[in-house]
Amino acid sequence: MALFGLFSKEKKETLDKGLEKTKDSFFSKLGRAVVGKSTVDEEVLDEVENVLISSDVGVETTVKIIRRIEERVARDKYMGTDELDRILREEIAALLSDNNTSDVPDDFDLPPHKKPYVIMVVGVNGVGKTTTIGKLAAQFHKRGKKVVLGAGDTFRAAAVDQLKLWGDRVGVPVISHGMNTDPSAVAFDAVKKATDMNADVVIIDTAGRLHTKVNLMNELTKIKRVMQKVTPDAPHEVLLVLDGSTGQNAFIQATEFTKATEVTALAITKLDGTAKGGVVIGISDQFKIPVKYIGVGEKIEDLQTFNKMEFVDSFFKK
Ligand SMILES: Nc1nc2c(ncn2[C@@H]2O[C@H](COP(=O)(O)OP(=O)(O)OP(=O)(O)O)[C@@H](O)[C@H]2O)c(=O)[nH]1
Ligand SMILES: [Mg+2]
Repeated sequence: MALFGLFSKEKKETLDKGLEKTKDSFFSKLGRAVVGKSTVDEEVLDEVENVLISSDVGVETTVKIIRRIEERVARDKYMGTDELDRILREEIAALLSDNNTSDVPDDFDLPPHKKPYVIMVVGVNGVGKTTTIGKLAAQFHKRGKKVVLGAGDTFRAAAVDQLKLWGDRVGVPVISHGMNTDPSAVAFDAVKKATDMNADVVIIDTAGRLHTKVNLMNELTKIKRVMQKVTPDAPHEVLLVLDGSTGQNAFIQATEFTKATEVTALAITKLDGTAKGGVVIGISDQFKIPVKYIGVGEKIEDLQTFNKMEFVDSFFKK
């Protein structure tokens, strides 16, 4: 369809632009790594390894990529450094497609037969949860879906207002009980309201910071339990938001959260304005949980569904 063809062109341009800093940094390091060298040898591979690690791809994924290239060099005997970009691109693409988590829809589609589809958004403070919820609401709303938001971050003064602002902007209702109220009661009411309204999707915001990490995890468990009183299989999606600009910290948070609570999808935000976009490659290689969304800017349309091959394409497009 022409309409979606157009959208996907815009999507590519936004992605290309959002990854600019990452790409500039990566390719200038890579260029320095091979300067004066015509063959991909041990020494060049050591340099490439450093480039990948310093680009936040993560040690585990870097080792896998280097191993793949070594195998190729052993097979092909000679490999010129002018082929390095292409080889890296092919091996990273192959590596990511090996991790079979690709059940991410191309567009902001909602799965059928789950109505309202309940999304609970979790993550530490400041990573972009509320913003991501606003952007998601806008995308669903734009596609004619009925959306309800739940202001479940009752811990921080401005959190409820921030979500309400998004609700107004997008034109969707926000269920809120104000600050310092019980977040699970908010979640219950939001899911109830969505059910009564015959809404398509309800998105629940949660606090990123409580007095302790244990408190936070207990609270998330309680919110889930309480919303299950309305919809037994809720939440259908627990979306963990990670701040891509924190690089290795995003890995650590993903590890900690997935250990402590059930997470079904990941969103990696703030990829614009950082050189650490390589983190997406590492996270989508190392976690069995799919990266579903990426944030590449502050505007409403700067949240995208994540497509591994599109990402690799954009990453290697100069
Ligand atoms: N550049 C850029 N900024 C982003 C993106 N996503 C979120 N932000 C910004 O990150 C900041 C924090 O976002 P919030 O949505 O408030 O984060 P939060 O996780 O809800 O934070 P708490 O409610 O404090 O836990 C805001 O200034 C957002 O505009 C992104 O993809 N790109
Ligand atoms: Mg918030």
